[in-house]
Amino acid sequence: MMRILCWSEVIAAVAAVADAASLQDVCTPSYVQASLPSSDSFTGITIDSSSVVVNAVTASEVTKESMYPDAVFDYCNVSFAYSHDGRNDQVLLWYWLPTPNNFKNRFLSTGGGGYAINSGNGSLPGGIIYGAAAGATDGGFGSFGTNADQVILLANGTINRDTLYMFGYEGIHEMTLIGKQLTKNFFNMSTSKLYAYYQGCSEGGREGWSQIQRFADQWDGAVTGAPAFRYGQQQVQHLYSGVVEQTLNYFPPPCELQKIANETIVACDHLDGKTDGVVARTDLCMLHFNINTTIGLPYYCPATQPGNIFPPAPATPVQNGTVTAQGVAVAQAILDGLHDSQNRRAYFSYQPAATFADAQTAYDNTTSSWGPYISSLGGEWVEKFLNLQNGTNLPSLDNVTYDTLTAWMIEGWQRYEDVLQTTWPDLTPFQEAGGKVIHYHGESDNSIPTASSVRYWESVRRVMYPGQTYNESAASLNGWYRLFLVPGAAHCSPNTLQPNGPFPQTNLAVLIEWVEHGTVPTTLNATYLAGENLGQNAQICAWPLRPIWSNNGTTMECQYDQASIDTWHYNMDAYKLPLY
Ligand SMILES: *[C@@H]1O[C@H](CO)[C@@H](O)[C@H](O)[C@H]1NC(C)=O
Ligand SMILES: *[C@@H]1O[C@H](CO)[C@@H](O)[C@H](O)[C@H]1NC(C)=O
Ligand SMILES: *[C@@H]1O[C@H](CO)[C@@H](O)[C@H](O)[C@H]1NC(C)=O
Ligand SMILES: *[C@@H]1O[C@H](CO)[C@@H](O)[C@H](O)[C@H]1NC(C)=O
Ligand SMILES: *[C@@H]1O[C@H](CO)[C@@H](O)[C@H](O)[C@H]1NC(C)=O
Ligand SMILES: *[C@@H]1O[C@H](CO)[C@@H](O)[C@H](O)[C@H]1NC(C)=O
Ligand SMILES: *[C@@H]1O[C@H](CO)[C@@H](O)[C@H](O)[C@H]1NC(C)=O
Ligand SMILES: *[C@@H]1O[C@H](CO)[C@@H](O)[C@H](O)[C@H]1NC(C)=O
Ligand SMILES: *[C@@H]1O[C@H](CO)[C@@H](O)[C@H](O)[C@H]1NC(C)=O
Ligand SMILES: *[C@@H]1O[C@H](CO)[C@@H](O)[C@H](O)[C@H]1NC(C)=O
Ligand SMILES: *[C@@H]1O[C@H](CO)[C@@H](O)[C@H](O)[C@H]1NC(C)=O
Ligand SMILES: *[C@@H]1O[C@H](CO)[C@@H](O)[C@H](O)[C@H]1NC(C)=O
Ligand SMILES: [Ca+2]
Repeated sequence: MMRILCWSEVIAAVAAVADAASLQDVCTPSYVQASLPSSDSFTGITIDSSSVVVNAVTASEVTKESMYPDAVFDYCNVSFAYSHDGRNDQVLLWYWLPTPNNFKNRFLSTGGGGYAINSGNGSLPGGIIYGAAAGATDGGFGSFGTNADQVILLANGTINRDTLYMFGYEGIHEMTLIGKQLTKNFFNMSTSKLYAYYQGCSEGGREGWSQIQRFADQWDGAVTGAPAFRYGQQQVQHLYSGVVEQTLNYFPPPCELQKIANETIVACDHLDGKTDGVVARTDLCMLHFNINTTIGLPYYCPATQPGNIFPPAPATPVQNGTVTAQGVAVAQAILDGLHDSQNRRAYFSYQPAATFADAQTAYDNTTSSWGPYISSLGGEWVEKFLNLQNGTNLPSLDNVTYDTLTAWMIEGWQRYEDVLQTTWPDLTPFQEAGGKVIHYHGESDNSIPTASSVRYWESVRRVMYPGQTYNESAASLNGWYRLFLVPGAAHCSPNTLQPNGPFPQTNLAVLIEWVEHGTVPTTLNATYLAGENLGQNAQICAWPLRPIWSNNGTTMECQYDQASIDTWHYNMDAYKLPLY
């Protein structure tokens, strides 16, 4: 039976029909110019409306991505520039806006990786797919392809503080403020709520935290993967493996360390109750596996060319040998993490079963021997950000000791504490504004120690819930900020060495369900993106619970295991100050 509509409903229905504009109707320079935030919206920022460039893109396709599912979509491709009053600069913004009939009142901020503040067109689809307008910034570095490290120095000895702070947190903040207002105007949202989200991994994970820690109600929720935070320590950590080799005066052929990592996977696989080539419990591996047992095992690797891989690696000849006691000593020292000369801990390391990516050595044809190779990930940081020299790496590690590394960690921490360190542990304003966080980290990450994420979650727990027991405070924190360690996963990606591990490809969908419908992700939805169970679903346990399988690997339980939890907690006694 038909109900008779009252007048206000008729008007609303007519308005809704009138609002159903096509992409071509609204994806024009004049419409976008009219949708820009008004000139008095943000003090200190002037948008250049003449810089607007717009085009409609149809049938754009994404496949085989780790951070979002396959999709085909249309969008309005918008870019324009703004400047900071009094600074005489230019910052480029890039937004993708969904077609009006696919828009779901959402905005997504995106970030970068390494020293990049954006991911090119790589992260924006993750918003469009879920009906969100999505934004990226160039940070004012010159172009969307220019990274912060390329422009961080004005001259040797002179840092560019505008670049530093734009990279640290200002750039993503301004892109978000402007993007949210543009989105509201573009879609004629007068009163309805615009849900704002973030998604990023690695440096993108740090960029997410840089905002959560400062801007309480900017986002309703954020997905932060393997964040590159505790920056002063994290960047120097990349040099630790090389200094171990120098200190022990043994430069292992890369194949030897690869063999040790492979054997660790083989030995620790079953400890999680499921023999699938995935080490889902690196904590049990740490407790029960002795890498000395790999001494004497034969290894072989074919020659390789210097490839376009990350991190960069030199060419290697054929390697054929057996694992040595010296090789194992290097691996063990790397796993133990940095201690100063008084044996006080300054940092932790990658989990067992991760590869030894920072421990790359270089083959010297003239002497037919292996020698030092300096990780540019760590070397560039010290050269550019600590020494303020315009180089891409340290020229040598001569005289660099464990104490030097510790001193560099302290120097970077102190100098950049307010901009790059990004471990402020009191998130009360964000929590009180109703914000939610999904934080994840590959348990076999070889670039940012998995323990780094655990340490931050534990710091927030301790700082925010001081009067509660461990279980009470963990439950309190899990009410709005949950951490998931992804079995077998590498740095912000699945792991070719543990292909049967799952990856959380639908994080933004899960976050949206949590924010908009109150569905708490008790476990994190994930998918097998390779291997024997390709395409099937998996669930990932929330910290501090750990996965354990029974019934020959068919039933997963998320268990509380004190001995395992304890392996993730470190006493950083090289420092007098708390290291969050
Ligand atoms: C917003 O409203 C204007 C004026 O009614 C209309 O021309 C435009 O198509 C609307 N935009 C969208 C995205 O519906
Ligand atoms: C989107 O806009 C940017 C900036 O104007 C441009 O470089 C890019 O080619 C456009 N993308 C497509 C798919 O048209
Ligand atoms: C991103 O840019 C690359 C290089 O221009 C292009 O091949 C790819 O199709 C683009 N992806 C999307 C989703 O636009
Ligand atoms: C630093 O070196 C790079 C590459 O050699 C060069 O492009 C850049 O202009 C230099 N910057 C300064 C401030 O000297
Ligand atoms: C390690 O395992 C991978 C994957 O199974 C294999 O490709 C590689 O050759 C192994 N490396 C060594 C040194 O055995
Ligand atoms: C491994 O071997 C070294 C050298 O023999 C020894 O010092 C060390 O204690 C051994 N580690 C374990 C866990 O057995
Ligand atoms: C040195 O060894 C590498 C790796 O085997 C090889 O690619 C390169 O051509 C060699 N260079 C010389 C000068 O022999
Ligand atoms: C590795 O070296 C051993 C001993 O010299 C030899 O028996 C074996 O065939 C070599 N393996 C390969 C793959 O070259
Ligand atoms: C700046 O420092 C780099 C690295 O030490 C050096 O190569 C370059 O020559 C220096 N530039 C000037 C202008 O001194
Ligand atoms: C390392 O220390 C030695 C001895 O003090 C000194 O001669 C040498 O110049 C130093 N090397 C570097 C690169 O500082
Ligand atoms: C969970 O992942 C499965 C694939 O493993 C996917 O089909 C489903 O849509 C995801 N759930 C959410 C909420 O995104
Ligand atoms: C246990 O699972 C493995 C791998 O799925 C299978 O090969 C094996 O037959 C199973 N064993 C039993 C006793 O069911
Ligand atoms: Ca396993």
